[in-house]
Amino acid sequence: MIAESLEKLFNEQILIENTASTEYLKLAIWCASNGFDNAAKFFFKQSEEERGHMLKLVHYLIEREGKVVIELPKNREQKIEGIFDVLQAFYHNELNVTKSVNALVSAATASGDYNALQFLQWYVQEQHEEETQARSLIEKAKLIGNEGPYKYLIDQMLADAEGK
Ligand code: OFO
Repeated sequence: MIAESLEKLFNEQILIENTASTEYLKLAIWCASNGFDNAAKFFFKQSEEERGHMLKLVHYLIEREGKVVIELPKNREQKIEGIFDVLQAFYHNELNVTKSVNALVSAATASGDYNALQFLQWYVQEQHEEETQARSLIEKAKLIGNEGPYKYLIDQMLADAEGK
């Protein structure tokens, strides 16, 4: 059975992943409404992946006889005025997720819950990959710049990223 203090943090992480899923859905809708079809596809997929991350935590908590609490995603104010804002929002969201995953890992370590620690390694690795991807998309978008056919090129860049 999972400790109450960890159960609370797992539920917070469930909310964070649920919020990320909603945030990426909003980014996907913005992209789809502004002619970035490939970027939209990328963020629709990201949104589904985040839901998967949430469900993975939900199932784990049930297996550990924890109580799952589902709260509505936090509605953060995000001003999206262009594709660069979309990429920044993606990166900042992933940084936040990493912060909470790290806090969860620290708490699992402190309570000597090696089962939870092992389970959480997947999230540590996932955050490494997601942060790296988001940062690299921003760097590439900077190289493309915001003149000429940049919208097409950035959308193409996200088509390549989506295929990965
Ligand atoms: Fe689940 O937040 Fe990144 O991947």
